[in-house]
Amino acid sequence: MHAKSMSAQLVALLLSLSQLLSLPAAEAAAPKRSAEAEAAFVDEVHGKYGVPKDVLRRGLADARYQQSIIDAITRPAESMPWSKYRPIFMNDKRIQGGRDFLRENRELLLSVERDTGVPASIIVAIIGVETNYGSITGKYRVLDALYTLGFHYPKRAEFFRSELGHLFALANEEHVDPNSVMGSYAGAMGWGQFMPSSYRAYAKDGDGDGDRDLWTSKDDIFRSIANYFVAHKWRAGEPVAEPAVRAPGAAALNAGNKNLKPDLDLAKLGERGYRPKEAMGRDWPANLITLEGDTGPEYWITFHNFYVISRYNRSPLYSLAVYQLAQAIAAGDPANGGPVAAQ
Ligand SMILES: [Ca+2]
Repeated sequence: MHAKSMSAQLVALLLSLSQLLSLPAAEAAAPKRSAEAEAAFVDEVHGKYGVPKDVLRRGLADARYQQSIIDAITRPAESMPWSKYRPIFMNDKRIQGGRDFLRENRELLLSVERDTGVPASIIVAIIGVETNYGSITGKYRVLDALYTLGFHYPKRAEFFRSELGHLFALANEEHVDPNSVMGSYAGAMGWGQFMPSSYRAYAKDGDGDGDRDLWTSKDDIFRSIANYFVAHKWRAGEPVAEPAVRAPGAAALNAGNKNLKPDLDLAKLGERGYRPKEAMGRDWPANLITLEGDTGPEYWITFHNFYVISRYNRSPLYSLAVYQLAQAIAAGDPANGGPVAAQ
């Protein structure tokens, strides 16, 4: 979630391949460690979470800088135009994979949907976008990823250093070994790619065995993803996003898609020249995003639940890809009427 995702991992894979061609130079670039910054980190994490200082010092000493992590985060897939981003996920293989996944896990997914109100199709789409249905959960040590970004990527150091603190706290609390746990280049873990802070806050022990296992327990994985949506106030039965029509001469709205909150509503959008392609029967709080489609700008009216998806990953491209994949998965479900579509 957040800074990771399957597409990001594809980019990371390409980068690591290119790195094979220039390995010595790339690896020679490891920057100096700052004893001062590391000591401050140890004090802070010990104070916040009670992790013993010697454990923290050993953990940091074991962390390795990886240039490929810096390279990967500076080229995220979310900077692509929608016309290039969409087909990474909205293709026959990914859609069929989601339908198969739904069929194979139907009973469990439907029980989670019944308990939480989060559609099975949304849970499957998240897993499909994040890790291609659990098949690519990351090839970096989470410790290395969070150390590299927390101490050697000033732009987002504060965030990743905080996540590194959460990783040590998590290791202190449950069966997650920071020396071996693997994840994305941004330190996201498991089928749903939870960052350590999200793992601590939202992961669920769905099968009741006493562990929150986001790698091998489907019960834990599905319930944890659903719980993330519940915690961010998913509203069962409400719309997510609808294609919009722009009236000739209507002024641009929400430049850069900076605001995904539904601060307007359908009536206000209508006054400004944007309406849903298909009438919705009632008003809803809404906003508008504009994407670069295959044949020009694409307008989408987005609702509260779109904002909730964007809490998983702030990108509007990500959020719309998850929604469209969920719809495609649900539409192909032989028992449709069974798992509800995403609205
Ligand atoms: Ca469990």
